[in-house]
Amino acid sequence: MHAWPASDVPALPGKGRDLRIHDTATGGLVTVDPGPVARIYVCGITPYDATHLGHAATYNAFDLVQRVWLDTKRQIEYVQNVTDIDDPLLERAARDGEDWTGLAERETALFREDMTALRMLPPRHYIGAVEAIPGIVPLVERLCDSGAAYVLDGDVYFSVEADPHFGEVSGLDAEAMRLLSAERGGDPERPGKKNPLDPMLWMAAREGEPSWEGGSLGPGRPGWHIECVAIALDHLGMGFDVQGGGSDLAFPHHEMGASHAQALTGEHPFAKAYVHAGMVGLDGAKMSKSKGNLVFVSTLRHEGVDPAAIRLSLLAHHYRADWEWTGQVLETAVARLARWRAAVSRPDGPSASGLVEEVREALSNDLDAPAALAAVDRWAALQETTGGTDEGAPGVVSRTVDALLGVAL
Ligand code: 5CA
Ligand code: ZN
Repeated sequence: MHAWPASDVPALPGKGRDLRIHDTATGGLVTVDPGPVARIYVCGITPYDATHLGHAATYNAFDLVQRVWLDTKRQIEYVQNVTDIDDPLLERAARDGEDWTGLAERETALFREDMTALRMLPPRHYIGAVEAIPGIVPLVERLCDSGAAYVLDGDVYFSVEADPHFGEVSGLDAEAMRLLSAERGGDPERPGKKNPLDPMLWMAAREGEPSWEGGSLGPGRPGWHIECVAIALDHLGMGFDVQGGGSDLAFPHHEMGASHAQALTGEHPFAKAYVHAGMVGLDGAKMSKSKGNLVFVSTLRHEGVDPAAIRLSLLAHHYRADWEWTGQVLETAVARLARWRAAVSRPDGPSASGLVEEVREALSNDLDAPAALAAVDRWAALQETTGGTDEGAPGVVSRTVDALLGVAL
């Protein structure tokens, strides 16, 4: 699949700082010290509805990770998937009497437009589940051969007992796992499973549903977790730097993915850091396609909201916090954008030499975007009140905000 166009990232004077970020598996801050090439996998959308502010907030977090790395002069190998075959997609297509492929293509195209408008850096490899199937089948066959998987009425399940590290990503107890598994695509109640938590690797073809050739597995379609594992192993290999997604992916998705990969390779860990963004809510509940309480990026854009203001709305919240979208959040961002634009539109201003370091320091400290915004606010306030005579300053501020926060002033 093709991704979306990249916006330029200006080079800043000096060199950025190494990223310290919260890792769900260890429960603390880790210094991610990638080699010259940083490797990151970010779970992509299931394209049955448009990009909402929750998605945008999560992708914003991982965009910041990359901007910090770029500032340390590293190259980035960035992979993202599109879950373009899964139950929710088929259910939505059936509900609307639409072809599921058309729905997936349309919503993926809209997602690309939204990401472009928000100036999110594109992945180098943007891979759909359907196109990954030929790589998924041999992995599932290998898991069957090694005894890490078993067949139940034609469906293939992964045995969580096959991974000695199972449970280490989310750190949850068995009861919490069972509840979340039922809530998030698992089938803990299905009789005949070795462990209620065991996730499906390959679903045998169902009447009236699309299916693909599965070699010795028979025709069917892939489970959700193995999709991301196959794509990540293919393009990044084991031990990549960051696996990212919203906090609702910690269990079961990232837990199961780590287990699949461990069982396949005998190596540990799958990712060096598992990084999770908080949930954005609306009217007291998590924004979700299934609940339908959504504010779409594309709706705001079509109403004439500047994408830079949408991005500033996201940046005003720490990525790990759960927060609520409100009209006030957007109003504050619109006002901030106007203040910043006015402040950089003069030929000179207060010195900005400390600002670059302040923004670097804030972001390298677990992506503290609100602290970065506060630093720029202080410079803009100084510009408004006393002004300054440093001729290059507005340009430096503008390039810093562009390079590190993805906002074009
Ligand atoms: N296709 C899978 C990942 S492989 C998936 O979870 N797709 S999704 O469309 O449901 O979500 C895409 C990303 O947005 C995930 O990282 C998810 O955790 C995140 N996300 C979904 N809802 C919210 C929300 N309300 N707030 C923040 N992030 C969210
Ligand atoms: Zn995923």
